[in-house]
Amino acid sequence: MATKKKTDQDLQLDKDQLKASIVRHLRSTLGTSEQKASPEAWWKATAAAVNEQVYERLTRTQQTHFKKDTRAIHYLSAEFLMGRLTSNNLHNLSLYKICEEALGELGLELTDLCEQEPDMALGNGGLGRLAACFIDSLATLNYPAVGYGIHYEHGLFRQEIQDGRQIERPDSWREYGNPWEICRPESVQEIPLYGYVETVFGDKGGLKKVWHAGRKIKGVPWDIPVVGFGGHTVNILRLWESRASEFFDWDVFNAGGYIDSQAEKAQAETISKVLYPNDETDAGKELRLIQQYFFCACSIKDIMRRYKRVHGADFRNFAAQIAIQLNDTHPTVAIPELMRVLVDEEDLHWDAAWAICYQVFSYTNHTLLPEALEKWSVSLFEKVLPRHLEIIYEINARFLNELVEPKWPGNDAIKAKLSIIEEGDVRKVRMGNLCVIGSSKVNGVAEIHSKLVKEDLFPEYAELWPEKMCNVTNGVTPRRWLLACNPELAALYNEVVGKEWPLQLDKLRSVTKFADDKAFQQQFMTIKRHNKEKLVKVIKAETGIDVSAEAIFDVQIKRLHEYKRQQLNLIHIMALYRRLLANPDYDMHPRVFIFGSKAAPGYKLAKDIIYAINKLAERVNNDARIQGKLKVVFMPNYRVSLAEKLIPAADVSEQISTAGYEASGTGNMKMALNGAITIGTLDGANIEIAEEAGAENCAIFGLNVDEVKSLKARGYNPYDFYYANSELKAVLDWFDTDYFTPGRPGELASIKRSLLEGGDPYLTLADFASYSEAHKLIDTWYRDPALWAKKAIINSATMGKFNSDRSIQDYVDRIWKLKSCNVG
Ligand code: OX2
Repeated sequence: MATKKKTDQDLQLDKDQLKASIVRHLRSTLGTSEQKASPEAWWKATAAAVNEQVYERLTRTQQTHFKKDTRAIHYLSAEFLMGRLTSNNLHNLSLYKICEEALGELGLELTDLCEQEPDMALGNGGLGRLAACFIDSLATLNYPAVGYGIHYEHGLFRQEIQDGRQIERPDSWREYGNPWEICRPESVQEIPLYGYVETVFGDKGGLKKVWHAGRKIKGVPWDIPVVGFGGHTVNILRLWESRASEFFDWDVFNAGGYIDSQAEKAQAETISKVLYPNDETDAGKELRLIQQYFFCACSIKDIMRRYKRVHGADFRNFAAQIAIQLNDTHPTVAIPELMRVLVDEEDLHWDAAWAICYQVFSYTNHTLLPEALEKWSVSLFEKVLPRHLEIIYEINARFLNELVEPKWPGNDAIKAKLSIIEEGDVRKVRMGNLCVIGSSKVNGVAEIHSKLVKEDLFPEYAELWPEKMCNVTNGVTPRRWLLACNPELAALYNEVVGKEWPLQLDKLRSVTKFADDKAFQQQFMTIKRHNKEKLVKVIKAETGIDVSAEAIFDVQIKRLHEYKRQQLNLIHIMALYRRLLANPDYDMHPRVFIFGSKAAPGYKLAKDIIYAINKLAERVNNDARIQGKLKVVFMPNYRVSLAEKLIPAADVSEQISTAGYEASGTGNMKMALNGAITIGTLDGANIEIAEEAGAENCAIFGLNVDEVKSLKARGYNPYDFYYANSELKAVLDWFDTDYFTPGRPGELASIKRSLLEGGDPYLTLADFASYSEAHKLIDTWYRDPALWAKKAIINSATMGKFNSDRSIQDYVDRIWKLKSCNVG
């Protein structure tokens, strides 16, 4: 008898079924009882019940994709900052309400259970979170897609604050097991490393290269199902874990290529141990290069295996079936790896292999900071990946001879600049150049950034390949960043514009017609107030600090970096404090400045800034003279789940990078979507946010990109600003005293030093006065509740462009050329 195929309708659970399933899993999967179960066990039982739904849909998706054999995108990223999955999966399966009720009948709160889940913090910041939003959107839009990354045992460090200082603790997100991941031993891969290359005679005559690996590493895949909104498509995020393999090559050992077998065994297991906590800087470690190669090689093998299952060794369809996106330069080595596999293992002619590679790969650039454009020493490459270095030399030679020489005959300077190899005392492989040369498309992540990529970073490449460079402005998933994190606002929007907005965020634009409506303003601001009241409790619980929801909540949440200019916020708060001390009646609405930020462990000045914020907070929060008008809160251990509490409660969104340095930003989009008003520079996506919301609804300040460039060209001298502005001078001089660190003068002096003797590379002092004026404007606006509500509403209602579904559709149209594939 033919079994009837289950439809989404058939799969949908009711409350009683879900309740029964949770209890069944509690007993049979978790091995406990309703009486004894811990909240953690309840959470895991709930996840197991939800997984019944997820797996059914996952299998259906995989069968459909296999049957239809459509082109798929493979998103290679060293980082995926997934956060928690429970509430997200429930929402995407339309089970949230049902689950809330089912658990309610069991005497449990769903929100409490969700708190049991550790964040999956397998990323540093914006780049990793973007990858997470993108795979959500890919599944939601029913595109065949696989995310590939590293199964780090320890994600980004947990931040503790002790006496104001950041302390890093290991993050153990899966110490007690994680219900959302599935180990797939049947798809284990073996990856070669080290060794030497031999030239031999091939079967077809001619010479052939054989890489004799010094050792091999086992890659074990863990799959995280990625549930699209609506639950039709469930794609996977496949993360590779490294293990030692039994492989041991005596020939290589005897040839001297195998030095310390014990150390190398330990290294195998170290490869996927930790995420590098350096945001936008190059760790410069052998281990990091190996991490990158490890996950790229495993992923390429996986892609090959699946392709060959259908097409065998006929690679004519490969480029039509496979698209690979390189999320920044971290996965660049996938390019020479695919060349190696096609040429050395599959015996393709170089030109045929290159034609395939070139069509398959595309590269997203996320930053212009020179320290973030990865370079590896040639000697390191030679040791770890000897065959890849040869391939890179070959790619480079052909590129320089066939493209650069004809275009700029005899121009050695241009050749040196465009070469993949940087000459000098230490010769280096430039991964950014390899990415551009080996990809059919290169995109930046916001209009201004893509323009700068084209004009400043890669101008000659843009001249060679004008059609290669493009823009895709970033976006965020409205499911996590509004529907799930701000349920009251989501409910209001459901009422006013209908329930389609989580898929079509543009629908919110019609809300602008209520921006002046008193009743709507009140509803909107009451929701903001509720979110602030919830945050007040979190702040108290996490830091012991009392704040009032009456105050303006002014939020800066992002990694700590000089270019993001937390120090500008800091010195402005100090200036406000001085004004209040000088005049306790200084006219300002009470303000709470809230920070959330991790500093890279080796970034001394960033850690000093965290310390200064905390010391300022101690002093300000306990100073009765200022009558609670100013509070400073540093929330420890900023992460996705904390962002979900901060963002709905923000009144003001601090986006204050030096113009030209923040490629896009995505927190700016999330906060505006939740009704915060941006105080920001004309940088990254702030520009597009101001375009959408209207410049009059944002507090824009500071130098723009051209002004930054010309001030730098003229020769910027921070002392000019220091001596010209007595308030600024007084604030900076405060750093030399012991006012904030009683008995320990000079503890904060490094900040002043960096802003004066250090040359203030990010023009903090140049933007101070205009930043201070913008804050005055914010204060005036806030004191007019109708005006504020109107601006907040307009901000939230006009963020439709920043839906990550729109970003994905742009990638599909401009780069990937995929067809959506209906499942079920
Ligand atoms: C970040 C960028 O700094 C940020 O501006 C952008 O929004 C985000 O990527 C997503 O595109 N590491 N993190 C980034 O770039 C790098 C490199």
